Amino acid sequence: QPASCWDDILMLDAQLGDEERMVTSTARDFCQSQLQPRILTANRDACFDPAIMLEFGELGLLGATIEGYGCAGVNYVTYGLIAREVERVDSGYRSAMSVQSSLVMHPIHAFGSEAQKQQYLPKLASGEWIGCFGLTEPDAGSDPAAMRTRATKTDGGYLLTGTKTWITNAPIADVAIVWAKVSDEDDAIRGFIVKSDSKGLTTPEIKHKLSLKASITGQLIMDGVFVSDEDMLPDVSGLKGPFSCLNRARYGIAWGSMGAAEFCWHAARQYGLERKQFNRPLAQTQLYQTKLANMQTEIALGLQGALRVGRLIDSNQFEPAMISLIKRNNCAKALDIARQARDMHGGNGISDEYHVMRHMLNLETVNTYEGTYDVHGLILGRAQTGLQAFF
Ligand code: TGC
Ligand code: FAD
Repeated sequence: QPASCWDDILMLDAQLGDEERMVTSTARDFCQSQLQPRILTANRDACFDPAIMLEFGELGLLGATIEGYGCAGVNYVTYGLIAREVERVDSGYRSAMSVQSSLVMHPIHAFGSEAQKQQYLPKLASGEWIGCFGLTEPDAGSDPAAMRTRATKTDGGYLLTGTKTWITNAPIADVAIVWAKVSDEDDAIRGFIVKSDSKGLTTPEIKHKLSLKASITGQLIMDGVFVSDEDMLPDVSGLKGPFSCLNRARYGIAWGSMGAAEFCWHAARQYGLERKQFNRPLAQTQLYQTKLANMQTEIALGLQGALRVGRLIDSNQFEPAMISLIKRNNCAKALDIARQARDMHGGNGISDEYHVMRHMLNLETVNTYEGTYDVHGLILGRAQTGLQAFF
């Protein structure tokens, strides 16, 4: 018989509080009963069903760390555990949840006026409104300081002009948080809440993706889009605005990527137990077991790292470099595990019905967005040497 703790060898579950365990269980039940049955078709059709946002909202999974405004007010460990459960099904679904929570609701909550919080947060929390986050541009990806999108002061507000690309949920979003350089403030970067029906805004979809197909991705093309003074985020200026949102989202990705990796590990184990070659289960060969051991090791350590950083965020002791460490490591390890699991499924591994190749393809994106593997390496390198190596 397998050891009873094979899938939680460092006893992560025992390190959780009652509420953390309860929310995890609710999220897992929802994801397995409501999302898992939909993912095959959604991925085949490259389709994101916006009703999923309402379902997330009903369970309190959107903006879950925010107190008030219709949000659940849980801690960051719980937020991470939710991301793990959602991404166990699909990275695209976790993207939808984390963009809304960390990249749209967090900046409104952290940097918005009370009127903005009252106006936007409850509808975003319920999933009635969908949000997106526009930082990346065609010529400014890893280096957002090079952005060209500009906000020019006009009567009662600003006119925004520029293009944001690779924006999760842009074509279906009701509101976009757009980061732009303000001409009248020495090109300081400011955040703006842009409504989707604004004149001059178009949001074309980026089609034919081979990764994250169950998530909708697009552009925000702005040609003199008027945003009123009331819709500028008043309490932050500079890149620390978008970066402090990214801290939260990257932290969630560190947990989420481990959820996808766990799915692939468990699938490979089960496949190896059932599939016989050379008159024995594949799982009874040394090579297969070594691969399973490597997966178990990286996942157990990756989850412990994510839990540790979650506890540090919850006690307000975190540094951004810690988040780079776990985002970078866990995404790369998850991608490697998914590739191994694909291989361990043999020819069946390329069938979408086994799900591992979908996870593998998704994790290519997850390893790239919110700062690539190498960019997080450079952030860690700078943090330990004090030397800037980006340029
Ligand atoms: P740098 O000089 O390092 O910093 C500029 C200002 O920002 C502050 N800062 C931070 N603040 C809070 N948290 C952090 N993690 C911070 N990192 C930096 C910094 O203190 C400074 O503040 P101040 O007051 O002195 O002005 O800026 P840099 O231009 O040298 O940045 C370099 C680098 C590489 C670290 C940065 O540009 C970077 O992280 N690049 C990666 C870009 C990225 O992650 N883009 C993500 C786009 S959003 C996305 O992918 C969403 S996917 C959604 C989904 O579907 O899940
Ligand atoms: P580049 O910056 O051009 O990098 C290309 C390669 O060069 C990478 O390997 C990188 O590591 C490397 N590189 C870059 N700089 C250096 C350096 N100094 N030294 C060594 N190597 C370097 N953005 C948003 O704002 N909002 C979103 O919602 C969003 N959603 C996304 C959804 C998807 C599906 C995808 C694919 C992307 C999304 N992004 C989003 C954009 C994402 O954050 C960027 O793709 C990412 O930051 C990398 O930027 P880039 O694609 O321009 O690559």
